[in-house]
Order: sequence, then C-alpha cells, then structure tokens
Amino acid sequence: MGENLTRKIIAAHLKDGEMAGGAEIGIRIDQTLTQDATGTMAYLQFEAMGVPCVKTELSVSYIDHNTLQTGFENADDHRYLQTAAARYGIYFSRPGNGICHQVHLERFGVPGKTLLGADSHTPTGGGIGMLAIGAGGLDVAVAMGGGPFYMPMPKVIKVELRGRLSPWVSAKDVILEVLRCLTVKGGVGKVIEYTGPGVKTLTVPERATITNMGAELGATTSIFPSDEITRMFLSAQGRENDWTEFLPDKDAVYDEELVIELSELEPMVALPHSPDTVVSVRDAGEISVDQVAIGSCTNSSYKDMMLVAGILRGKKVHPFTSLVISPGSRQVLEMMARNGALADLISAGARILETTCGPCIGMGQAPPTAAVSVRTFNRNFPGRSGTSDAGVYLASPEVAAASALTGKLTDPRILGEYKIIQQPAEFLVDDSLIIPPSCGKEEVEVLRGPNIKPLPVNAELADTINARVLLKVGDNITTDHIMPAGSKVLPLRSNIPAISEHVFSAIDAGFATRAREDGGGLVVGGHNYGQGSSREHAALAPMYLGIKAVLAKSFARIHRANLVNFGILPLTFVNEDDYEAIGQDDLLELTGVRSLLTAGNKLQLTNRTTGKAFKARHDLSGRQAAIILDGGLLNYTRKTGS
Ligand code: MIC
Ligand code: SF4
Repeated sequence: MGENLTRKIIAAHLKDGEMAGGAEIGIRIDQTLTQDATGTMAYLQFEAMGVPCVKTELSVSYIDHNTLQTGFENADDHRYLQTAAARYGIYFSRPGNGICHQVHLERFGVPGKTLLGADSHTPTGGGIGMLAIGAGGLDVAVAMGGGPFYMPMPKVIKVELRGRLSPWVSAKDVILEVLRCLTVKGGVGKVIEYTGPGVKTLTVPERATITNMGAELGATTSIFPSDEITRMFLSAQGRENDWTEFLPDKDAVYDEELVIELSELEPMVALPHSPDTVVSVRDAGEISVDQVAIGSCTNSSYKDMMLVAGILRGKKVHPFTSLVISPGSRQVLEMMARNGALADLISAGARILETTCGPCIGMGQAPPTAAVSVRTFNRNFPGRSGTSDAGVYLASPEVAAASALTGKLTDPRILGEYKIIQQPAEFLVDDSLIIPPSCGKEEVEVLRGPNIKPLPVNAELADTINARVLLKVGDNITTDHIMPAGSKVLPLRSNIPAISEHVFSAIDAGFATRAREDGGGLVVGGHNYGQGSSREHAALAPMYLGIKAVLAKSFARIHRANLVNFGILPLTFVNEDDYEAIGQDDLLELTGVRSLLTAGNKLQLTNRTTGKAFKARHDLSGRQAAIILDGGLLNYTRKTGS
C-alpha cells in the first residue's frame, strides 16, 4: 500500500507515538518561525527553559505584525526580539523585510522538512512541500529547545485537482471553493494534500495561497508535492540546492477524497463574516465597495502584485473607493519598484503600505462605519478590520483590483484579455535585512522595554473546581473574539496583566471585571471554539484572569492545545443537549478532578444553580493530563525536564 506525502514526512520525523488516526504523536521539528505579535511570549518562554541556543536546523524571528509604532511598546518589542535572536542563535528578519510566511517561502523553506510556526498561517510552507504547522508560542519555544511537537495523528484528505484554471480565475478561488465544500471546521484533525494533474498548472505562489488559507478549514496543515515547478521556484530564488523531489506514491492511500475541476471554477467571494460563506461573485449581487485592500500572507506574491499592476495600469481607482496595497516582501516591492509596476499602482491612486500584515490584523486602514471592504486576505471575522460593523468580503487580487476600478464588487472577467504573469527566471535576492544568528553569544545583552512584563505562571490544578459560568457563547467563536488584535491591543502582547483587560471585550465589555471579581470562572462555548489564529494570548490571558475550564461542543486544534499548555481544562459535552441547560452565571462544580483526569475520559459535573448533573469528556492524552495537573507546559517541562 503506497504512502501519501504527509505520512512520509511524519514517518521520517516521528519521535514519539504511533501513526494511528487520532493518537497523539510527537514529531521532530527542523525549522521554526515566529512573528513579533506571538514572538515576545515565545522567546520569554524559551528563556525560561534555560536552553543556551536553539537546537533546530533553522529558526527565524520575523517582525511583520506590530509595525505601527504609535508608542514605544512595539519598537521595544522589536529590540527585545532582535537581541534575543542574536543571543539564542536565531535569524532575525527586520521590519520592512516582509510578512513571515511570504519571506519564509522565498528564502528559507525546504521541501520535505517540518516547520513549526507561532502563527496559524505557517501552512503557507506547504506550497513547496514542507509539513508546515501553526502552533502556540510555547509549543514553538519547546521545539526551539529540541523537544518534539505533539499533535493528534491527522487524517489525510486528498484533494484531486483536475484541468486548468480559466483566465481571471485564480488560486484564491480554489481555496474558497474548498472552504465552501468543507466549511471552517471541515479540516479539524486533517491534513489537506493536493494531487492530480491540475497541480502542475499551479506555480509555487499559487500553491502557497491555497495552503495558506487551508488554515481557515481548521486543518492541521495543507501540502503540495515538491516537483519540477518547485525546483524552478527555488532555482529562481537562487536556492536550487534546497530542492528535492517529494511526491506521494502512485498508489497512495488517503482517508477522504475531494475532486476539484479547476476549469469549472469562477471568481468567488467569501461574504461577511466567515471565510466559508462562499458564493460566486456573479451571484453575490450588486454591492458598492468602500475599500479594497490587497496584500496579506495569502495574496501578496510577485505574481499577485504584477497582476494587479497590470489591471490598474493607465486607469484610476473609483472616486468613492479607497485602495490600499501591501506587497508581501521587500523582494516583491523592490522588484516592482525597479520594473515600473509600483509606479502604475501609485498612478492609479493606490495607497502603498509597508510590506507587513497591516490592515489584515487591524493595524491601520480600518474602514468607515458600516463599510464594505473587499480584501485579498484570509479572515473576515467581525471587528477584525478595526471597524466593528464593517463587512469584509474575501476575494482574489483579480476581483479586488476590478472592484477598485468600478467601485462595486466586480467579476474580473469583464476586464477583457487576460495577461499571464510569468515567474521571473531570477527573483531579486537581497538578504541584507536578515541578520544571521551568532549562536549562544552570552555577551549579547537581551534588551527588555518597560512594557515587557514577566511571564505569569499558573498554579497546579485544584482538586475541586467550583466556579461560575462567566460567559456562554455560540458556535465558531474565534480567537479574535476571545483576545482581539488591532492597533490598540496588539502593543500589549508582552504585557499579560494589561492585555487580559481586553479578553472577550469585543463581545462582552464586562468580562474581565467579572472574572476579577469572581476570582476566575468558566466559559461555555459551541462548536469549533477558538477557531482562527494561533495566538496563545487567547489562553494565557484567560488563565491570568483565573479561567479554570472551557466547556464546549468542540474545539479548534491550536486553541485547544494552547488551553492545555496554560493549564485550562478543555472539556466537551458528552450529550450536546446539556449545552442548552447551562445558563450564563450558573455555578458549576467538578470534584475529585485530579484523580478523574488520569482515570478514564469522562467527568461528572453538577450545575449547582439548577441541581442538574451532566457528563463531559476531556480527551486528554496521558501527557496532556499531566500538563494540566501541573498547571501548564512550562511547569511540566521544569518538573520533568522534557
Ligand atoms: C492572525 O492572522 O490572526 C495572526 C495575527 O497572524 C495570528 C497570530 C497572532 O495573533 O499574533 C495567527 O494567525 O496565528
Ligand atoms: Fe499577518 Fe494576516 Fe497573515 Fe496573520 S493572516 S500572518 S495577520 S497577513
């Protein structure tokens, strides 16, 4: 029986466990990446482990999220990250060099290797055949220290691509179609592996758009084979030596299958406020557009930008539509500056932003009240743009550029002749904004600004939990709901006491106060609780507020792992009807929990407000139960040394 690509890479990196569906496995991590919004915590945690130098083949620290320096906080964090990188043997990609996923693909990714990133869109690396996984910062810190990364052994879904995309239909439409079919929770516990004859019609940046936005399926990761197209991309980056062919066996077996006929796809759009509410642009109807934003780690490659420049050349943006563009990397921006495409964008009336995440994470360019914003990004959760009542539509660069010209959501097929953008024979390579590591340099002083506060540590799990339901929420709660981002909150990422005041603030302004008054509590949620980003602050800050457990119908993978890492019990209902019977403010009791965690999978809770008893599951592996008992992964690692 032939092996698929995912299983081959896992087998080659397996350190712990058996590759049986759903069982916990530990894999060796070759490369790690962090970005500045998750990186400060990850390096504080790495420092707390006392390891003198990273043990990975390669670790890179990027500055790309918190680049709006409205006060000293972000700049201080950049300085901390730069000095920590120098001290502990980590490459440092300076602000201005680009978005972590785009730069990693261009300059560092290697087919067949494992990459663990403190950012949920790390699967972008799957575009060149890496097993690239997003995780919380603490998991990345452990991997930098040489420890395995633990996850449930994923199922593998084969997505067979057939045919070829029609003009004006793009890679973004492929992943929007997959999202339409599988939904935002359809990928949980699964790797999406792309195969079939259509694969060779897609360039590496197009593949990376697809694997990037696989994060929105809740998937563990997504992966393409490493083939001749991959070789050509790496060769144009001056990195042909990093290429190896990595293909699934011809008779490879998969757990599930989906077929996509590329030639049948048309331009698509995800309507507000979820990446899986996908319809064709044609069916979306007449929608006036106030803002168009082009960029983000999903669609900011050289090809995407050249395509947009080609559409805008010699034309002007609509007078009532604001167009902002952030190229994905300095490489892309400089190439466009040199070949004149940047001038075409400027002349058309585009506002050119830094090569960072920018508006994608609410770092500026918040749209007006109740606006429609068409974005080439990957997430359109409520409030993420910085304007709570704005509606964000996710679409391809083709749709976005066409809409910027007409002022309404536009099918780009009206634009006429489509010009194919060829991959350049050589990309412009200048790594001078990447500072190489100088391993274990003890003389480097790690500089900490006053906003960088010490890591809070949890206590061991108490044997009885007697706590109030501080908040009851529905399905698909995102980490943007739990721990909002944006230009006001992001600068507090290295200050947990300050950022914890914002937990759930977008949906319940009184949450933090209630948690403090009650000395902690519980949260009750629906399906796919914690979908979206990898930000461990969505677990760390609730932990700081004394949240002991989250009781939900189901969890998103990364958030569940983050809850465990910070000693918060993730419980699911045995009988989902019990969700209805719990009210906000109810007092729940769980006794003898320490022994129950290691004896079976089910726990009995009592609702002291209604007098009703009900059962919940914890589904923790032995290792995870021990972590929870110790009050989190840092305590556990200190105790066990592993
Ligand atoms: C996001 O897209 O939500 C982020 C910002 O990149 C996050 C990481 C973070 O919150 O710092 C992610 O996707 O993991
Ligand atoms: Fe940055 Fe947006 Fe990509 Fe997150 S999704 S890494 S905020 S560009």
